Amino acid sequence: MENNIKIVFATGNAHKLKEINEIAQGSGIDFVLPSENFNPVENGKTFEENSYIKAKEAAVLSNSIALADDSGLCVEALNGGPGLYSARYAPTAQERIDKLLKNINDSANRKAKFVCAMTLVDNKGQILKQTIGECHGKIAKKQSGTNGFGYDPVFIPEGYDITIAQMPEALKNTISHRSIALNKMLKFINEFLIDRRF
Ligand code: ITT
Repeated sequence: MENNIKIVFATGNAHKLKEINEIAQGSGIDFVLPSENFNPVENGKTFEENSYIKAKEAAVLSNSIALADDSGLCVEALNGGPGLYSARYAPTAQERIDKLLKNINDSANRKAKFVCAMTLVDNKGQILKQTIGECHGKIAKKQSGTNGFGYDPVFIPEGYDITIAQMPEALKNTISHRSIALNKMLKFINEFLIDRRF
């Protein structure tokens, strides 16, 4: 909305931005993409480090506060993989799903979790807050559904018998790793930053 505070969301992934804005609806904040020359080198060793690298680059480019999300799917039978490398596991989204199902094969242990680390930085790239969200579940035997993005067609969250890609996106946004991390972040932004009228 017009009077909403605008915060740069440091991503090149349009699905993430859409989810973030849906989760943040009613918070008084609109998240907007960074400038076109945003091209961070994600060489951190943790989700937290990579989210910091992205947030800092966007903040310095735009000379404004910025938020970033680094996320991934950690599968127990794959020793926590693809984890940090979820986006780079194979060239396309479909090939990444195919590779995951092939590698997990008929393993009895299908436990997995989505993890999302968020970092909010000021215009100089100093960390204001980091949050984390996890969504636990299991890997389906085959892919189903077309909603969401990434590994959603093969991830069945705890308490459900359908994949995230079979759920309405509004439901995903109440249980996802991203919504847990973002809701903690919105609480921080409201309590500290809006009070200080940054
Ligand atoms: P940015 O770095 O530009 O934000 P990205 O897609 O490269 O976009 P990440 O490096 O954080 O993002 O990688 C996250 C990958 O993990 C993402 O591409 C998906 O493959 C997977 N992933 C993360 N969140 C997901 C979700 O909610 N549903 C399905 N897959 C997800």
